[in-house]
Amino acid sequence: MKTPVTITVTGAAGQIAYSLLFRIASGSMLGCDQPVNLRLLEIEPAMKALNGVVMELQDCAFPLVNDIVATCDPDEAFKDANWCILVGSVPRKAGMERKDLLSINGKLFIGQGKSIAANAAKDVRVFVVGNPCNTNALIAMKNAAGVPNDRFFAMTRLDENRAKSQLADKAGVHVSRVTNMAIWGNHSATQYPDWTNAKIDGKPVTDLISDMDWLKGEFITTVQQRGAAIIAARGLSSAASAANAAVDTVRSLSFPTPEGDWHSVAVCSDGSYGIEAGIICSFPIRTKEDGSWEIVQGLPIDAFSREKIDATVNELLEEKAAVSDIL
Ligand code: NAX
Repeated sequence: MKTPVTITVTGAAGQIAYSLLFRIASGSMLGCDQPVNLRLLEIEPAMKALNGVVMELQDCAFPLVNDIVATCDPDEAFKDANWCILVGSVPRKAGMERKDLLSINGKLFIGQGKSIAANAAKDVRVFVVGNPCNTNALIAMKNAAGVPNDRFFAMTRLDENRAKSQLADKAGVHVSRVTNMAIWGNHSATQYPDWTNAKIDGKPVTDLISDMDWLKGEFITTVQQRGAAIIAARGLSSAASAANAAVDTVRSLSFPTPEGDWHSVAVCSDGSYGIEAGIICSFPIRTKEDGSWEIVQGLPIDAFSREKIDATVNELLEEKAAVSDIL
């Protein structure tokens, strides 16, 4: 029997967690032979609902769940955590400026960063889902003294999965035939889903999709606006697909990436592709045999891609400037 991995999930009574926790507990994320300790963090008013979630987890009798702690104390929740999946975040309300949202969530991620540094396991990895996820991850990273920068991630895998699905649909092929889909930049409406380096059956997407206007226009805006389209259709934001993307991300960071492919996740930029070092930016990433990761180097960036990447990176720089007082 393997040693259990301790996984902290914040926002554990929320709608993403309601899908995510059951996928983690079933073994979808770290494998069917990997026991887990679940540490569930919520704010005090949501503790009653969280206890209901715990009851449901118990009622699944998952063989891989070693133990469960539900708490509103971050220090207890992050104790010995190997993975911190930060889903909890204050949603944007009507009339709230982006700057207000950044500053409200900024305070939350300062506290969680400090608590992770003080309590988590030495090998902790921190993966932010709660929006604005790139900048929230930057704030947590800057406040988690002693935790190396390469342990911080923010989620753009949902965007990657959405992009693959759109390309597959347009080309009339199964989604599994689409690979090498990089999302660059911010998890926001400025993100760039890079079809120029994506492949279908190992070949350029333009071999199967000749509609360049669609690739340069509707494809990109559909992926960028997909979250809003889900809200318009469902009356609620994406939850099951977001949880699925979180599972995909942690799995992709935990196991070596298949030869020749990559996956998208926002990491601390090292200056690759001329993107300012130190911001949390989505890149094409490969996970190595030893469990470390690297930014895929040497991809051709044409003038079209450069403009799109610069636009989303500029937004990240603006977000960084808006929270500079707490970094
Ligand atoms: P919900 O509002 O259903 O759940 C959020 C939960 O977080 C609530 O239960 C709330 O009580 C809790 N919470 C708030 N502050 C907390 C704190 N300080 N500590 C612990 N828990 C806290 O939102 P949900 O639909 O689950 O979405 C969660 C976050 O994911 C949102 O910020 C959302 O914007 C973001 N998303 C990010 C995506 C991505 O691709 N990166 C896609 C999906 C989603 O939009």
